[in-house]
Amino acid sequence: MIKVVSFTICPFVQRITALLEAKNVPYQIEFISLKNKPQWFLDISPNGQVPVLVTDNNTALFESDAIAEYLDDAYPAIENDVLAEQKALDRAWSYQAAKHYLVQCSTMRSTDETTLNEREAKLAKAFIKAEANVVHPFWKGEHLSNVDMAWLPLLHRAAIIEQHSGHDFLASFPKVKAWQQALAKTGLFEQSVTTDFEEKFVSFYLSEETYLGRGCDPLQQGCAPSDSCQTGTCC
Ligand SMILES: N[C@@H](CCC(=O)N[C@@H](CS)C(=O)NCC(=O)O)C(=O)O
Repeated sequence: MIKVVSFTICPFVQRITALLEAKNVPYQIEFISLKNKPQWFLDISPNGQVPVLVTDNNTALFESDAIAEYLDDAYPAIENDVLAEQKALDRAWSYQAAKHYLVQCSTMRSTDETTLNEREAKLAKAFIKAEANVVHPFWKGEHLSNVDMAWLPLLHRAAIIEQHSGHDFLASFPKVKAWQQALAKTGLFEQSVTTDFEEKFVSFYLSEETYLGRGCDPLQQGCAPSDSCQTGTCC
């Protein structure tokens, strides 16, 4: 059986597990510590990063874009008969999402309002493009596609941040918001993560160290940031 080497709150991993769930491909998952990477992982992972997907032939694949494309080649696609041009467009839109995963991580880890605003402006560039291109209810309309799976980590995380802090990264993007809600209804947010994901995610991104974690929504008045913690660690 396929094995995914994972770190619980990694968005690159979630894109892959969402794809596997959407395709109904069975897989095992093995979690590692990124602070103390085991030697067996370093031996099979050229970039030292998760996700790594170990195939049925025991080949270790790395880089989430390559893994997603492998899953399309090796297993039935989420959508049938996608023409080459459309496939290239779908990949390009998926890359747009993945390019913003770490931007979202650092935005959520912002320790003060100015930093949050600066980073959120970079994150918004992704949502501006999505707002202009998303169909309804999913990226291309009625049916899920690979592009939905690539954007799912960004949209799931935005939903959790809104639920726990009141701060909505999608407040200015009504079409993306509707897309987020449609994706939430599929169940793939929860199916692509572990049962303790939300707890771990919230304790990392909405801790006392982060501006949003201290209950500081910049849209509200009178919320002074503490300068006690200046770490900017990302997943
Ligand atoms: N380009 C890689 C990025 C993966 C990545 O950044 N993974 C993070 C966790 S979210 C990681 O493994 N970080 C540990 C490290 O870089 O040492 C991919 O798409 O798979």
